[in-house]
Amino acid sequence: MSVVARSAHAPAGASPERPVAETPPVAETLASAEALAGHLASYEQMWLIRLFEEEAERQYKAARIGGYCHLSSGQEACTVAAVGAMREHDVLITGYRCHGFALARGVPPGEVMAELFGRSDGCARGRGGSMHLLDVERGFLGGWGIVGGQLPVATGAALGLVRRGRTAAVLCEMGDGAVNIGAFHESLNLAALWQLPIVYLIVNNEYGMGTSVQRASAEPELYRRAAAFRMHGERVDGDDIDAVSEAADRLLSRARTDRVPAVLEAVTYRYRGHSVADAGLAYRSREEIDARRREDPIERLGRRLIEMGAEEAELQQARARAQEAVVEAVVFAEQSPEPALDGLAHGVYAKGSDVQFERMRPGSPFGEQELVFGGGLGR
Ligand SMILES: Cc1ncc(C[n+]2csc(CCOP(=O)(O)OP(=O)(O)O)c2C)c(N)n1
Repeated sequence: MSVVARSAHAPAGASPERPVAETPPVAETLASAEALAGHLASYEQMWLIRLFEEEAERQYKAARIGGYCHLSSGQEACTVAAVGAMREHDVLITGYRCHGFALARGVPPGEVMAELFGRSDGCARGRGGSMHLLDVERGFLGGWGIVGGQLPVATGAALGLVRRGRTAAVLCEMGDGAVNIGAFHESLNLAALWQLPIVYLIVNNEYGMGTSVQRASAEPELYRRAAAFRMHGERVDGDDIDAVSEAADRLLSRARTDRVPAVLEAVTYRYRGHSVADAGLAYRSREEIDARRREDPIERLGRRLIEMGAEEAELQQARARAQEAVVEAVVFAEQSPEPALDGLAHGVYAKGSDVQFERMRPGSPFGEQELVFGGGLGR
């Protein structure tokens, strides 16, 4: 089933030439049909993310998902629109709230769910889990659990694109909490100095764990940080799919072709707590959450679609397809085997596996015995 149909917020191929004079009615009709189809695909993707994460929460509470699980409900518009502006050879790197980004980038929902389950058909072969989804073939270099940890890697990936002579850009997503990490400043400085093809997307959902942006950042208009590096920065309504799409497309295009790095701040809101384990009410009121829910970006896009001429039934069908994909994803994850024990060290260390596997034995998790008693590791 093709639930992850590319959104037409994804400009495929080169930018089409737009007529400057009068638009002939036929072209106008075609353009609006294309816009409608694109928005419908985005609507379906947003539902896929919302429903996928609601299911992930159920599975987490049923103890079928271990570790942490951070949901992005409420943030779907900026995820879908920003990823939709990427081209095939662009590279995506994100923080740990990454389920939606993986799905929007086209990682099959079954592989994302299998990863949450820690199964061998997961997109990171069951080794990453919720925070460390990965799909190198689709240009998704991962969710990163250390706040800001993705920034130097993303900046290096942008340098790699330049060195290889590629016409492609990096989209590096982070939360508002990451802008106060040292690596943010180091990375933006180098990106500006070396004119790297990268767009730093700050998903400002107003809170880093339980701390509001106002309490954490001396300059709460986070896009302004770019000015310190003489870099372009701008802020958009992250719940407006068209606003994010336009800005991300423009900034990624400039990064790709002219090597102009930029910061894009998308202001949005997360409905749920920081993770599934957080009720999310200790640092904000129920009234605040309810007010933001009334501005829901999926419903907002639904209303827009009706204005554009979509039928209510088309919206319902899109949601139903997303729901079906989530059900199939769970079945896929359930049927996927646990990773084999003897492959545990595979992909973890660069060389050799026997000695390294020794390190992981119970009672010697970091190789203490080998190191103390002259085993192979210290040499
Ligand atoms: C370097 C580092 N410090 C602290 C943490 C613990 N921590 C996990 S999430 C988080 C908040 C990050 O908030 P933000 O960047 O705004 O992302 P959001 O949760 O909003 O997506 C913190 C402090 C961490 N993972 N890494």
